[in-house]
Amino acid sequence: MAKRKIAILGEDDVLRKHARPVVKFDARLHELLDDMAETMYAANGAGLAAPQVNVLKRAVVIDVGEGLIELVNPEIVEAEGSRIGVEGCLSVPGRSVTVERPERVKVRAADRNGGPVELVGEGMLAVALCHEIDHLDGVVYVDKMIEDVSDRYEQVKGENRA
Ligand code: GNR
Ligand code: NI
Repeated sequence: MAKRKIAILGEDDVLRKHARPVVKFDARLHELLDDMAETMYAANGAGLAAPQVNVLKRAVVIDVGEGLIELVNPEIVEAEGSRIGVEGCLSVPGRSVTVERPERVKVRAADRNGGPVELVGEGMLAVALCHEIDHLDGVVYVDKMIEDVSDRYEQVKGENRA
Protein backbone atom coordinates (compact mmCIF):
# COMPACT_ATOMS: atom_id res chain seq x y z
CA MET A 1 0.00 0.00 0.00
CA ALA A 2 1.13 3.52 -0.63
CA LYS A 3 -0.22 6.93 0.07
CA ARG A 4 -0.85 8.94 -3.11
CA LYS A 5 -0.77 12.67 -3.76
CA ILE A 6 -4.16 14.39 -3.66
CA ALA A 7 -5.02 16.60 -6.66
CA ILE A 8 -5.90 20.21 -5.85
CA LEU A 9 -8.67 22.21 -7.55
CA GLY A 10 -7.15 24.92 -9.74
CA GLU A 11 -3.87 23.04 -10.10
CA ASP A 12 -4.98 19.71 -11.53
CA ASP A 13 -7.34 19.45 -14.55
CA VAL A 14 -8.04 15.84 -13.60
CA LEU A 15 -10.71 16.98 -11.12
CA ARG A 16 -12.77 18.36 -14.02
CA LYS A 17 -12.66 15.24 -16.19
CA HIS A 18 -15.18 12.45 -16.52
CA ALA A 19 -13.90 9.15 -15.10
CA ARG A 20 -14.26 5.94 -17.11
CA PRO A 21 -16.03 2.79 -15.90
CA VAL A 22 -13.84 0.05 -14.47
CA VAL A 23 -13.86 -3.00 -16.72
CA LYS A 24 -11.07 -5.09 -15.21
CA PHE A 25 -11.40 -6.11 -11.57
CA ASP A 26 -7.75 -7.01 -11.32
CA ALA A 27 -4.75 -6.53 -9.01
CA ARG A 28 -4.23 -3.02 -10.35
CA LEU A 29 -7.74 -2.02 -9.22
CA HIS A 30 -7.14 -3.63 -5.82
CA GLU A 31 -3.92 -1.68 -5.41
CA LEU A 32 -5.71 1.53 -6.36
CA LEU A 33 -8.48 0.91 -3.79
CA ASP A 34 -5.93 0.04 -1.08
CA ASP A 35 -3.95 3.20 -1.82
CA MET A 36 -7.10 5.33 -1.86
CA ALA A 37 -8.10 4.07 1.60
CA GLU A 38 -4.62 4.72 2.95
CA THR A 39 -4.61 8.21 1.44
CA MET A 40 -8.09 9.00 2.80
CA TYR A 41 -7.23 7.87 6.34
CA ALA A 42 -3.89 9.70 6.32
CA ALA A 43 -5.71 12.92 5.37
CA ASN A 44 -8.48 12.31 7.91
CA GLY A 45 -11.05 12.34 5.12
CA ALA A 46 -14.53 10.84 5.09
CA GLY A 47 -14.21 9.80 1.45
CA LEU A 48 -12.00 9.85 -1.62
CA ALA A 49 -12.67 9.41 -5.34
CA ALA A 50 -10.07 8.02 -7.79
CA PRO A 51 -9.78 11.28 -9.80
CA GLN A 52 -8.51 12.91 -6.57
CA VAL A 53 -5.43 10.69 -6.87
CA ASN A 54 -5.10 11.33 -10.60
CA VAL A 55 -6.80 8.17 -11.80
CA LEU A 56 -9.78 8.60 -14.13
CA LYS A 57 -11.61 5.44 -13.08
CA ARG A 58 -15.02 5.18 -11.45
CA ALA A 59 -13.95 4.04 -7.98
CA VAL A 60 -14.55 5.61 -4.57
CA VAL A 61 -13.83 4.84 -0.92
CA ILE A 62 -15.89 6.19 1.98
CA ASP A 63 -15.66 5.97 5.75
CA VAL A 64 -18.08 8.15 7.68
CA GLY A 65 -17.15 6.41 10.91
CA GLU A 66 -18.93 3.14 10.23
CA GLY A 67 -16.10 1.30 8.47
CA LEU A 68 -14.60 1.30 5.01
CA ILE A 69 -16.88 1.17 1.99
CA GLU A 70 -15.39 0.54 -1.48
CA LEU A 71 -17.59 1.21 -4.50
CA VAL A 72 -16.73 0.61 -8.14
CA ASN A 73 -18.89 2.08 -10.92
CA PRO A 74 -21.38 3.48 -8.37
CA GLU A 75 -24.71 4.89 -9.52
CA ILE A 76 -27.44 6.63 -7.57
CA VAL A 77 -30.65 4.83 -8.44
CA GLU A 78 -32.98 6.53 -5.95
CA ALA A 79 -32.82 9.77 -3.99
CA GLU A 80 -35.30 11.31 -1.59
CA GLY A 81 -35.60 14.25 0.73
CA SER A 82 -33.22 17.13 1.03
CA ARG A 83 -30.84 18.60 3.57
CA ILE A 84 -28.42 21.48 3.58
CA GLY A 85 -25.09 20.83 5.27
CA VAL A 86 -21.54 22.12 5.46
CA GLU A 87 -19.05 20.23 3.30
CA GLY A 88 -15.32 20.22 2.82
CA CYS A 89 -13.15 18.54 0.21
CA LEU A 90 -9.59 17.28 0.40
CA SER A 91 -9.03 18.77 -3.07
CA VAL A 92 -10.22 22.24 -1.99
CA PRO A 93 -8.13 22.92 1.12
CA GLY A 94 -9.28 25.52 3.59
CA ARG A 95 -12.83 26.00 2.31
CA SER A 96 -16.19 25.07 3.75
CA VAL A 97 -19.44 25.69 1.90
CA THR A 98 -23.05 24.68 2.35
CA VAL A 99 -24.60 22.33 -0.22
CA GLU A 100 -28.06 20.83 -0.65
CA ARG A 101 -28.10 17.03 -0.89
CA PRO A 102 -30.72 14.28 -0.70
CA GLU A 103 -31.45 12.94 2.79
CA ARG A 104 -31.41 9.35 1.54
CA VAL A 105 -29.92 7.69 -1.54
CA LYS A 106 -29.83 4.16 -2.88
CA VAL A 107 -26.65 3.27 -4.75
CA ARG A 108 -25.84 0.34 -7.01
CA ALA A 109 -22.20 -0.48 -7.60
CA ALA A 110 -19.70 -3.29 -7.85
CA ASP A 111 -17.30 -4.47 -5.17
CA ARG A 112 -13.57 -4.90 -5.87
CA ASN A 113 -14.20 -8.28 -7.49
CA GLY A 114 -17.04 -7.12 -9.69
CA GLY A 115 -19.80 -8.53 -7.49
CA PRO A 116 -23.03 -6.56 -7.10
CA VAL A 117 -23.45 -4.09 -4.21
CA GLU A 118 -26.60 -2.23 -3.24
CA LEU A 119 -26.48 0.24 -0.43
CA VAL A 120 -28.81 2.76 1.17
CA GLY A 121 -27.23 5.79 2.80
CA GLU A 122 -28.87 8.38 5.01
CA GLY A 123 -27.58 11.62 6.49
CA MET A 124 -23.80 11.93 6.39
CA LEU A 125 -23.43 8.73 4.36
CA ALA A 126 -25.86 10.06 1.74
CA VAL A 127 -23.84 13.29 1.59
CA ALA A 128 -20.56 11.40 1.18
CA LEU A 129 -22.00 9.13 -1.54
CA CYS A 130 -23.24 12.14 -3.53
CA HIS A 131 -19.99 14.09 -3.00
CA GLU A 132 -17.80 11.18 -4.17
CA ILE A 133 -19.98 10.22 -7.14
CA ASP A 134 -19.94 13.87 -8.26
CA HIS A 135 -16.12 13.68 -8.37
CA LEU A 136 -16.42 10.88 -10.94
CA ASP A 137 -18.23 13.30 -13.24
CA GLY A 138 -15.81 16.19 -12.78
CA VAL A 139 -18.17 17.93 -10.37
CA VAL A 140 -16.64 19.52 -7.28
CA TYR A 141 -18.85 20.46 -4.34
CA VAL A 142 -18.14 24.19 -4.68
CA ASP A 143 -20.10 24.05 -7.99
CA LYS A 144 -23.20 23.41 -5.87
CA MET A 145 -22.39 26.03 -3.27
CA ILE A 146 -25.25 27.76 -1.55
CA GLU A 147 -23.09 29.81 0.81
CA ASP A 148 -19.37 30.06 1.56
CA VAL A 149 -18.95 29.59 5.31
CA SER A 150 -15.15 29.22 5.29
CA ASP A 151 -14.82 32.11 7.72
CA ARG A 152 -17.16 30.45 10.22
CA TYR A 153 -16.09 26.81 10.07
CA GLU A 154 -12.83 24.96 10.29
CA GLN A 155 -12.59 22.90 7.14
CA VAL A 156 -14.96 19.98 7.49
CA LYS A 157 -13.15 16.68 7.04
CA GLY A 158 -13.42 13.23 8.53
CA GLU A 159 -13.09 14.49 12.11
CA ASN A 160 -16.45 16.13 11.62
CA ARG A 161 -18.16 12.92 10.71
CA ALA A 162 -21.78 13.20 11.69
O1 GNR B 1 -13.31 14.48 4.20
C1 GNR B 1 -14.35 14.87 3.68
N1 GNR B 1 -15.36 15.28 4.49
C2 GNR B 1 -16.60 15.64 4.02
C3 GNR B 1 -17.41 16.36 4.87
C4 GNR B 1 -18.67 16.76 4.47
C5 GNR B 1 -19.11 16.41 3.22
C6 GNR B 1 -18.31 15.69 2.34
C7 GNR B 1 -17.05 15.30 2.75
S1 GNR B 1 -16.05 14.36 1.69
C8 GNR B 1 -14.48 14.92 2.20
C9 GNR B 1 -13.37 14.14 1.52
C10 GNR B 1 -13.37 14.41 0.04
O2 GNR B 1 -12.96 15.42 -0.46
N2 GNR B 1 -13.88 13.51 -0.73
O3 GNR B 1 -13.94 13.67 -2.04
NI1 NI C 1 -14.08 15.82 -2.33
